[in-house]
Amino acid sequence: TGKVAVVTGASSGIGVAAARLLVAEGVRVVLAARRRDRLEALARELGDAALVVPTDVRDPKAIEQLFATVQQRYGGLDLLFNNAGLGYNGPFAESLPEEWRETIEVNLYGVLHCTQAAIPLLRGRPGAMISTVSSVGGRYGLPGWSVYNATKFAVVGFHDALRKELGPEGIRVALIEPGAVWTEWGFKVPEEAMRQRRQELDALHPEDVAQALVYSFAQPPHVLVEEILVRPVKQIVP
Ligand code: NJP
Repeated sequence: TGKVAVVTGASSGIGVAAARLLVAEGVRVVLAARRRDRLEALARELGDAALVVPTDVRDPKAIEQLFATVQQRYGGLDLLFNNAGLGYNGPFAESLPEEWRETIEVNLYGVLHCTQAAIPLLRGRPGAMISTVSSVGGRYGLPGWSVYNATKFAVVGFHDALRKELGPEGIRVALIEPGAVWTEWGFKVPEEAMRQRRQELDALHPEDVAQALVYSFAQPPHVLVEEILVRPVKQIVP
């Protein structure tokens, strides 16, 4: 297609799957996350269609640099996939303010900074889209994930207002809300417990979520698939 996408959190999980599927659709992808070695390994696999820009989404200067590079290299942007995110598990009563801060900085401020920096590059590009990964935890409370919940609920409210601001100029603003996915996500849960839970639920694979992104992005420019909640069929709650 010759289109250009920025994928945040492209070093793992859903971001890796999204980059692969986008490239298979002919999209050029800019891979952003902190772990350069992972990004470079993925770029080697994807070839000329991929560009690595190591980025910490907690750092507004790094984000500025990321989008300046995109502008310089490609002259614009068609898709921002706000996917970088994390969550710490445990009772709120025992949680640490440093964990709250990191969660809010990545899941909320990271989305705000990336989105604001992307808007000028998206303007005037037919079918331009901002797609942000929220969660079933952006709709329902998950005990043990309260601060994560707070950030994903915030993303939902931000999305709804932004869609109304940017829709009239033809920029599509969309949300993807996954349930349990087999990825590295979920700090402080013992690995074995996470594995068991995902096994019980027959959790989604990262590609299952990435398909939702590719589907919504592939629609004609006048079509906004605003929200996709995709969960493992056995995950009946939340
Ligand atoms: O998780 P994981 P997912 N700056 O841990 C990046 C949501 N979700 O693919 O910087 C830049 O494999 C990190 O990169 P690095 C979830 O909330 C998931 O599942 O190199 N990037 C890595 O690439 C999130 O929004 C589930 O460490 C930063 C990526 O984020 C999205 O899905 C359920 C960063 C995380 O990859 C993708 O997460 C659900 C920073 N400061 C929602 N910090 C699920 N897996 O069950 C982290 O409802 N990253």
